[in-house]
Amino acid sequence: MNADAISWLRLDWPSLDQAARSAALTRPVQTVAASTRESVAALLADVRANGDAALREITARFDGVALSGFEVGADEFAAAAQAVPAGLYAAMQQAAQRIEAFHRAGMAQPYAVETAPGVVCERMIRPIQRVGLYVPAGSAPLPSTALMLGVPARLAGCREVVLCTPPRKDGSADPAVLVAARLTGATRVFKLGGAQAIAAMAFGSGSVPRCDKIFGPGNSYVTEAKQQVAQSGAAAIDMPAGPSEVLVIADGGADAAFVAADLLSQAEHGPDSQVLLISDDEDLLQRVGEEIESQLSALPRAGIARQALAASRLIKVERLQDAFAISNAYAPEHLILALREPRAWLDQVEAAGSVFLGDYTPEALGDYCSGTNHVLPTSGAARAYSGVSVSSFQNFVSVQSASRSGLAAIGDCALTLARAEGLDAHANAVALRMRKVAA
Ligand code: HSO
Ligand code: ZN
Repeated sequence: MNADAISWLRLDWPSLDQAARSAALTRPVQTVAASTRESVAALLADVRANGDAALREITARFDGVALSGFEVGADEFAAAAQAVPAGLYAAMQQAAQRIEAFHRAGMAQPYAVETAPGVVCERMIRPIQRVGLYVPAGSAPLPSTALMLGVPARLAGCREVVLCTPPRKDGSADPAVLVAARLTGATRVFKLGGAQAIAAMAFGSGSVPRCDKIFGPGNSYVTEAKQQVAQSGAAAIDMPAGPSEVLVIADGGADAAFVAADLLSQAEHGPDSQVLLISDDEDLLQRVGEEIESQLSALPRAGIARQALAASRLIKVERLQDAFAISNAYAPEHLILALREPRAWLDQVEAAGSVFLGDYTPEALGDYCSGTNHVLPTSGAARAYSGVSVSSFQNFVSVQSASRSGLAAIGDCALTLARAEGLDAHANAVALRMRKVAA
């Protein structure tokens, strides 16, 4: 092994005690530094009080560019359409179509049930009126994220879809992000990044309209800003987001080069990404380790990937069954089953953002164009949260209607419960009507 060989942890699961096991599954960044929390709070307060003026000052300070206005206009959209190569445009179009096909099929339907004779309960679906999408462009602009958020927003029928993405040093936005935004029909696009973009969408800023719900991934400042605006009640958010993760469960028949490539594809996202490999086959773990070393040297983002790999683990288990117990406890954002009979194991999966079956389904397909969403719960949130879908952009409103006979049929039930709770006004609201119906 060479001098900068990866210092990652090889773990033999059966020989670990409880404490060592839970340490092995601890994410690298679990807590937000107090300094991050405070600087985000100050920034939010500034944008809330001073609107666009604050945004101009903060953008000059953090993005190093003096913008008088933030909204992308017709000229910049036209230039972006020219700048994006035809092949990339076609790929984005195809991806958008598959994302639409998958998300459309999963759309919830309104329904009605007669719960008693003369009592009908319904659920209707309404789009969230104004939504804000954040598309990061930190170390790499992510037009695919614009598709993943914009397509379901359009399917939901949101009236206004605001998209924010950081400006580049020359004051323009990434052309591919703009083209992706246009493809999805986003209504207004602003060149704003970081916590200030979240603030603008949560509070409104003069030029940026206030949004009801804010979506999308971002760095620790963006994530903290989303959490703070959600806590204060200014705007709802899609989910608590954190660094990317993948967990691969592989058997002895897996292709070590494929597995290594999948692990590296998540590791290159950021130094705080985490990748885990679990196998019942010692030889496979060994070969994947070697493959990673050899593939890594050819990657432009090797530095980032190497940092991520330092917090990553190769875990040897006795039986594949044990790998699923570990995975369910960890609740990974992405779970790859590099197994001979992947579908037969699917029942074992209890918590994961998105699952990839077999040797020919790399996570990268889901990241871009299989049709599933890539905005997924991280940091173990998959235990209780789901990835973005059309429902994320909708409100579900219940409706009920009782006829006179319906009221008569269930009135006593309500009266009994109201009296048990000591709420006489509730009881009266029912009793008054029951008397009238009886008369
Ligand atoms: N794997 C990322 C999504 C993404 N990958 C965007 C490439 N572009 C989510 O964890
Ligand atoms: Zn990715």
